[in-house]
Amino acid sequence: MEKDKASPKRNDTEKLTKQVSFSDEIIEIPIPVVDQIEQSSADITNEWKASKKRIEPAAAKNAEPSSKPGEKVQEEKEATPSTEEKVAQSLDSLNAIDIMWKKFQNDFDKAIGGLVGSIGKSMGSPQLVIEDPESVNEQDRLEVLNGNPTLEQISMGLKSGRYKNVVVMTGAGMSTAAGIPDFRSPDKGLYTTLKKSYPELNRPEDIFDLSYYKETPEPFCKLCRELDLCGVGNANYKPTKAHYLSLLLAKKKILRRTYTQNIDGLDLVTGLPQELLVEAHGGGRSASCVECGEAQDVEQVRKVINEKGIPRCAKCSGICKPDITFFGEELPKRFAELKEDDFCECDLLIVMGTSLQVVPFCHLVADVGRLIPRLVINLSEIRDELFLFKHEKNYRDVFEKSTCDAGVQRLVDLCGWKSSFAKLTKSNVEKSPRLKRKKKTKK
Ligand code: CNA
Repeated sequence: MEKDKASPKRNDTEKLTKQVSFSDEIIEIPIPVVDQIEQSSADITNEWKASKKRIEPAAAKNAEPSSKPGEKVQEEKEATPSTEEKVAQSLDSLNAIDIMWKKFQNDFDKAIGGLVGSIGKSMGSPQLVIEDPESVNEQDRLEVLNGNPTLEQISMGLKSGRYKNVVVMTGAGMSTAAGIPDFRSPDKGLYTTLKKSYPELNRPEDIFDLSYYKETPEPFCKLCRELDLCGVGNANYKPTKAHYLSLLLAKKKILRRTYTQNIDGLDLVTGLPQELLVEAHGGGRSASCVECGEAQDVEQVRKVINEKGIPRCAKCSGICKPDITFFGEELPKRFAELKEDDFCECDLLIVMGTSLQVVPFCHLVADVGRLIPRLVINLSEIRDELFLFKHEKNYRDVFEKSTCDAGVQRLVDLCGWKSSFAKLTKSNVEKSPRLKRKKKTKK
């Protein structure tokens, strides 16, 4: 498949929400315009560097490396670009400047709009560039999923080896079948139940709010205990069938990366190699002091929490917590470091069990190329503006309205991977390090 040249398109809105982390809606947190502008200029500098890099290797490519020292002068002469090449390079540079300037204007507009957005929070304004399928050439559109965006078409691509860089994005709906509640499901979601079980919270989100935690750590510590969020693995819950899709794709060497918003540690319990996972909202495998930042012994923190205590820093006595990203905290560096390349290279995007309400995570779906198919498996419908499901010219988005487990099973069956998948899920049951450790201590 020809790579989409016009994209991936960077989603400028992401910058507006950089500081939003384990959170609900971005617009709940007002971000000063000045931050936006600073961020924009930093991005422009990066974009400038990147475009320079894009131009430089192209010029360097023309210079064949010489094996003989005497040929150095000759080689340099050959490497000197011709007039046409110089003109082409200048045009490239002008193009890059033009793109950057437009990007700056866009960012600036959005920075201003960000404030308006925060005021108009209840309107839930999406701040996304709405995709227009007609801006993609019809022939190109047809080639994406043969003009028939269905699970069958995606499975045919998987089966035939067409996709080699699959990116998976997941959310709390992945783990509800394991017994861990999500946030927004109407009856069982934490946003509903937290009100009852933690009456001391002013609002459910407080439980993941850093400043609230510093004052009142007990509710989070209790939740941490109940869901076993601190420490390696998860002793109380097992991965669901859907969690194993990433492992299956990894075994087939076509998983580029899985990006999860989840903090329950279940992805790695499947045996998925750590380097293939990005925990976008952090996780409980490490812990640190919220005051001085000192890394802590996570098992010690877990022990204290399980004994109903409040973990304290060995160095400064400040309060500690697992490295789950709270409101008011930056997302893990790994997220920023990997997402650019991963979403550029992605040739199939699979999104599962998420309402895609949390920014910047949800905007990643717009970071894959325009000719890249996107499959969403979710129980409830997802924000229309993120996908083309309801567009008459939808050529690339497939919505499988089902549980993650059922959707994954259907996909795997269509691919003809039923037995290898079954083996994987069976043989990996109880692979959790914590489960093993628990067994050992019982003996
Ligand atoms: P969310 O906003 O609660 O959305 C969950 C989505 O999953 C909803 O659209 C549901 O309809 C859907 N859903 C629920 N059960 C299933 C199922 N069995 N199969 C398919 N779909 C289902 O949660 P998001 O993940 O979108 O929001 C991101 C937040 C939630 C992140 O910050 C997470 O860290 C946070 N969270 C994580 C966990 C966890 O780690 N397991 C639990 C609760 C919340």
